[in-house]
Amino acid sequence: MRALSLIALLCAIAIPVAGCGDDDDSSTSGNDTGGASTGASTTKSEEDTGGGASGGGGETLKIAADPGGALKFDKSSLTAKAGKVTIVMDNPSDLPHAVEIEGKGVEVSGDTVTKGGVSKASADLKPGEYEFYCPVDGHKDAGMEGTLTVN
Ligand SMILES: [Cu+2]
Repeated sequence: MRALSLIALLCAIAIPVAGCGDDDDSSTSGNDTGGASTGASTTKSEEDTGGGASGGGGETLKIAADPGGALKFDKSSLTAKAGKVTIVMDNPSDLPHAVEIEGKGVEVSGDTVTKGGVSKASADLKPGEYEFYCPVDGHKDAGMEGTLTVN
């Protein structure tokens, strides 16, 4: 008897809660910088589905550090259209790495991340040649760098 009425009570609570499940207010967190994290897979309908290529007029370039721990990226040259460019680097290696974009007065670096982390650097770029590299000590000199061409 007790248990039964408890269940009834829980249902009575659960139904109205589930019924009003529109969290309009709580979705105002940090969506802005997330242009790169397309894999989010949650219900963000209007923004993402619109743009055919990549969200919000920016371009996202994906690279990865060498999984075996070599001091290099998996790409040595990248191309992007002028505008907002974001480089997203996966770090599957045991070493700390980051990604930095430099050139034409621009210098932005992402966080240094350890295994499993993602480092992102984004900047508004004009056409020209830039370089991207890992700013961790010695890594760039060892070959962890590449060319970013903006058209
Ligand atoms: Cu590095």
